[in-house]
Amino acid sequence: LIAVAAALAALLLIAAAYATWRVGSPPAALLGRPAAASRFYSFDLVREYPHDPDAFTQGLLYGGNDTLFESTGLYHRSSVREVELPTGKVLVHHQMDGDMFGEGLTLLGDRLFQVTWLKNDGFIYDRHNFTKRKSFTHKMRDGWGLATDGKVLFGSDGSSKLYQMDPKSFKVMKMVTVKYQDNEVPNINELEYIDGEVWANVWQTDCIARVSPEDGQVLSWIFLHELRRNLLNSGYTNIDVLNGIAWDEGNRRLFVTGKLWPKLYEIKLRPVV
Ligand code: DDQ
Ligand code: CA
Repeated sequence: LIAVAAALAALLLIAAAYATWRVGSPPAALLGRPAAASRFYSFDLVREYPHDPDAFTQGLLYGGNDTLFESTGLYHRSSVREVELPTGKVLVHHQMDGDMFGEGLTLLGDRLFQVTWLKNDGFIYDRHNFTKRKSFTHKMRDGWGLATDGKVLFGSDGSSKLYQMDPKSFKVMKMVTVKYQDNEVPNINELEYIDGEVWANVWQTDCIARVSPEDGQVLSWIFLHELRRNLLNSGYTNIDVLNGIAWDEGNRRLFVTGKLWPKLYEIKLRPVV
């Protein structure tokens, strides 16, 4: 009996070691790059804030001093806003023309850049005075997400492409295909530049892809299903998809929300694998 038990224990050990090796070994596509700390993240909730449940959030970013800039969509309801983080109060509201569907928004210097759905038209606003406004055209299919590293504009158009554009000429400087291992990831939506990576909401999923802007590889995934499920469970049945990532670099705070979500969340990532 002891011999049988010992043999079984040895077998189990070998199986466990094999399983660890299998799970632990990176796929070929990820070899040769500095490994991300984890490949899958869940989150811990730090704080929740009120968010305008009528805001069809399409672009979100931190503006300093506990304010956010937000772009909202839907025809006749699209806007650019400055929002007070603690209260969700809309401090400044610019209503867009009824035929414009607001999308990605980013801040470069004192200028907010915004793109629009199904059009190549975008707008540049003075962050202190939204009525000071210019328009531009870009070369993406249409406008979904925008972000910046302070030099280039990162843009998405709902395909698997991640564009880098010159903020003056809107020339496409670089374009990569977002891929997880060998699979293209379509529906790349709202963007945020964080510590050298481009984080992207994948439309109609509760997932954020952390993308290398160098080659488009998805370095890791963030799963936020719990946020939307909790809202639904609390009776907020009119909510749309997760969308909106904002990063307060100075205080390393991460904010997420969704379209027509009554709440905005500060979260901290927690590795699950
Ligand atoms: N996008 O944000 C994923 C780029 C577009 C979302 C569009 C949602 C459809 C709303 C209904 C439009 C009515 C014509
Ligand atoms: Ca953003």
